[in-house]
Formats: sequence, structure tokens, C-alpha cells
Amino acid sequence: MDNTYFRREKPPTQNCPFDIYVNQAGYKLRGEKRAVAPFEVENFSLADKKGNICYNGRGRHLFFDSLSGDDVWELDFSDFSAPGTYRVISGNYRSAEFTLSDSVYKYPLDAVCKAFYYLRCDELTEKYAGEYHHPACHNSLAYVYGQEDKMYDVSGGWHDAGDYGRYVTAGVCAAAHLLYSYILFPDVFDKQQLNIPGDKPQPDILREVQHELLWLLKMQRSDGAVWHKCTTMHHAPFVMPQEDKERLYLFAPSTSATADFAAICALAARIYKDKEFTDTLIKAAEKSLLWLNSHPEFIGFDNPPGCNTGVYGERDDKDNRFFAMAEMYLLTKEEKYLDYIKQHYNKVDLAGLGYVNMAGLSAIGLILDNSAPKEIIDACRNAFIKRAEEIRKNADKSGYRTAMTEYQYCWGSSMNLLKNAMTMIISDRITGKNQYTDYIKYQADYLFGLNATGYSYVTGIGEFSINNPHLRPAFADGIDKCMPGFVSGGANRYPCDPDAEILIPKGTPPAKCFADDVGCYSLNEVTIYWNSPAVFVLAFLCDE
Ligand code: 9MR
Ligand code: ZN
Repeated sequence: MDNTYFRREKPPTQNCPFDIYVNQAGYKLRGEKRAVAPFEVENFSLADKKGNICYNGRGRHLFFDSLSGDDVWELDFSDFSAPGTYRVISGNYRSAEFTLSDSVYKYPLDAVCKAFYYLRCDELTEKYAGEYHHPACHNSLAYVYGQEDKMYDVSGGWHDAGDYGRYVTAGVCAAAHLLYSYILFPDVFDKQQLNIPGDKPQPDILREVQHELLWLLKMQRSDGAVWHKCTTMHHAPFVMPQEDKERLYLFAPSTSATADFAAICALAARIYKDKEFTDTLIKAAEKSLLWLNSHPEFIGFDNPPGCNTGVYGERDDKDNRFFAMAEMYLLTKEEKYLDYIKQHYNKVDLAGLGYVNMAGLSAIGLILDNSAPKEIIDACRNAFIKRAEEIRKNADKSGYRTAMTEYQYCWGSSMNLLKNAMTMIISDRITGKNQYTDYIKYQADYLFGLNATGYSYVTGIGEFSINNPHLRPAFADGIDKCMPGFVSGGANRYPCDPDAEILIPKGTPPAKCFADDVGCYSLNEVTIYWNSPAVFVLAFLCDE
């Protein structure tokens, strides 16, 4: 990204004005509650809004945390549970404000869900978007790349991220996270009010996902193949979406996009109640499966020359095909799908939860359904249980109790953080043991500010939260406060955009390689599939 794209002065990046790090979204009354200081703290207190001291505690030296470069002291106040709003203070040092209450995760959950609405490639009306409203966007016909006499209406769906591209595998991943969140935590979503359009009698989250599904259906070619993406040739400058008028293209189908598409249609057909809609989904899934059957070889995707929008390339499509066949089995219980699962379950990562590895999502489905042969169910269960234990061990090595390994501090590290939490949640659900509850909360603590930068990595949540993400409308709307509920990609030990290369000195520890800077797309972009695992984790925390 070239800085000439930015029309006004970039807001300055900030260093954390607080010395002691807390979960700025707050803490539930039960369970562990901790703050962290990257320096020696002998004694600390909790002060309420009026400055009254409500609790006194002693700091505990943990150890030198190599991934942050901090010598970590932990300030534990788990035995304090009076609802209220506090700061941790110690001498002249203090933390951001935080709340103790059992409903602290409700607003964050609503906000990370509502962010999908703000990303809609559609008109955002004042009624639902308030000051962030904008007219319809990207609704001209899209040209089939290389066959430019063919044009289709593929309006709708969600913008992927800070850019205005719409990519099938990314969209399916996000939608699948949301649908499995709904499957696991229906009560949380049944009560939710997101203030989004539509009057169907169904939970708001399903209505939001339906917006994406309707777009995905348009991305299916008449022979069943699914175009990999719909974007312009280049990323737009930092303008509002309706001002991005470049020609839209449909780029070549891939087997990964086609299989993911079939999978999400089958998954959605199990959930939605509207018969006309589910019939459409089932027919679409079957059509894509026929195309996949006649194309057994992997057809990946790469940008044609001159196109520089996202690639979402994959090395193979085993996980995508497994995801499709497993979801079809769950929907229909037909033997042919089970046969496929039997032949392939030991060839995929059954705990994979991201767009590169989708099999784990259907593994959740297989476990819950429990009708497949025992060895398959056991393999799915063990994949999560084993991975969760590795994750716990990693968290124990971290002064911040963050489960991320050095390698996981990469572009979009928040997704790794949240996938780790998802894995522990799923493992706990499988075993019924609730052994990871505190560890799951540690990952949420990190997301909301208990980390080596002190930033809450979610816009609008907390006193010191990111506010300048690499997100075109957030910059172009001229409104100082970013729309709430966007999860930043987060710290990346390989800052690899021109601004980050200037801002982050070489040798910065992985967990500190971050800047809340709109130019830094390798550190501070947002995407639908970094928000979607946050929905899953926060739904669990609301339910817990
Ligand atoms: O999320 C993707 C990240 O894992 C890759 O390292 C990065 C570079 O290839 O691309 C990211 O995906 C971007 C996509 O290509 C276009 N939309 C924005 C995505 C987030 O930066
Ligand atoms: Zn748009």
C-alpha cells in the first residue's frame, strides 16, 4: 500500500498511557482475575471510580517472557468479586478502567457481531448504521476475467477486510465460524438484538450470515463451479465503498472455493428454517459436488498478471473437500458421503479451524451428531483434545498466559489467539470437564488489553483500544471514532508493509510488533475471519 492513498494526515500512533495491563472489557465475577505489570510490583490496590481503595493485594513475580521481552509480575485479585468499575493502582502506576460483572462480554459479543453488518457490501442505512451509513456499493455487473463478454450480478455479501474484495473461501470460513457458534451457543444468540435490517423471525446472527449466503449463491457458475473471488484488479484507494467504481471481475473458479461453497450450503441447510431457502442451498451444494466429482484434481488459485488483490491460495483442497462431504453427510446421512469420510478422515487436520484448514469445523459437527463410526468420532475428539493440551502448555510458558507460539505471532495473529481459545472451548465441550475455562479467559484477556502493548485489539472496547485500523471506510468517513467491534490482526513478528517496516524497529519482540496505524496492513487490518472466531469465543464467555 502506497501512502499517497491517504488523503488526510494519519492519526499519530500512541504508546499505552497505562503502566499496568488489564482486560479492559472487564472480568466476570467468578474465576481468575489478574492484571500484569512489566516491572516489579510489590503491592497493589483496586480503586473504584471515586478513588476509594476496595482491595489490596501483592504482586507476584512470574518470569521473563521472551515473546514480549517483558519481565512479568502478576497482580491477582481473583478473590475480589464486588461488581463495579475499577483501576489497578500501585504507587504512581495505574491500569485502564475495567468492570467486574457477569455481563461484561455481552456488549463485546454484540459489537463483534455487528461489525459484519458494517462490512456489508450494500447500502448501510442510518437506521442501522447511524453515522456510519453509506449508499450502495459495488453493485455494477462483474466481468468474468478473460471472457469479458460475460457479466453477472454478484452484488451483496461482506467486504472481506480493510479492502473491498469479496473472496469465497474467506467468506465461507467466517460464515462457518458464525454458524457453528450458533449451533453451540443458541441461547446466547436467540436473545441477541443487533439492530440489523430484515424482519424474518430468526436470530439476528442467522440473518447476518444469510446476507453472505445469498451472495455466495451468486458466486456459483451455471455448471456448479464457484468463482474464487470478486474484486477489482487493484485494491481501491482509501475511499468510501460507493466511490470505488473500478470494474469488478469474477476470477477463475478453484476447487477449494467450490468445495467450501458446497460445505457452507449444506451446513446452512441444517440450520435455517425457511424451506424455500434451504431447498435452494441443497440444490446449489449438490450442483457444486457434481462439478467437484468431475474435477478430482486440485485446482488452486493465483492472481492473473496485473491483479494484486488478495489471493487466498491454498496448497491442496483435501480439507475443503472433506468439509463439503462431511457437511453433506450431516445433512443427508447418505452412505456415499460417509464412505468419503471413512477414506479421508486420517488425511486432514481434524482440528483445523481456519480458511487454510476447514476440516475441524465439520469435525465439530460429526462429534455433535455422533452417528458416524466410533473410530471417526474418536479421531475428531482426540484431535481437539490433543491440540487443546498443547495450547495449554504454551500458555503456561507465557508470562501473559497467552497460548501463542512465536510462529503464531504472524499476520493476523488474533486469529491464532482466538482459534486457540476455540480449540480449548471445543475440547471442554467434548469432555464435559471445563478444565480450560481460565485458559480460555486468558486469551480473551489478551485480546482486550492484557498483552504486551496494552491495546485492546477490538475497536471501541476499552479505554485504550485500537482506533485506526487498516479499514477503508473507517478512514474515509472522516469520523474520528471507528465503528466498534473490529478485531485487529494484531502483533506480527514479521511486519511486512512499508509503514510497519518504518515504525517497528528490527529486533522488537514478537508480541510488541504492533502499531495502531491505518497504513500498517500487516499489523492492523481487520477481516471477517478474524472477527468470526471472536464471535465464537465471546459467545462461549457469555454462556459460561
Ligand atoms: O489473512 C491473510 C494473511 O494470512 C496473509 O499472510 C496475507 C498476505 O497474503 O493476506 C491476508 O489476507 C488478506 C487478503 O489477501 C485480502 N484481504 C485482506 C486480508 C487480510 O490482510
Ligand atoms: Zn461494496
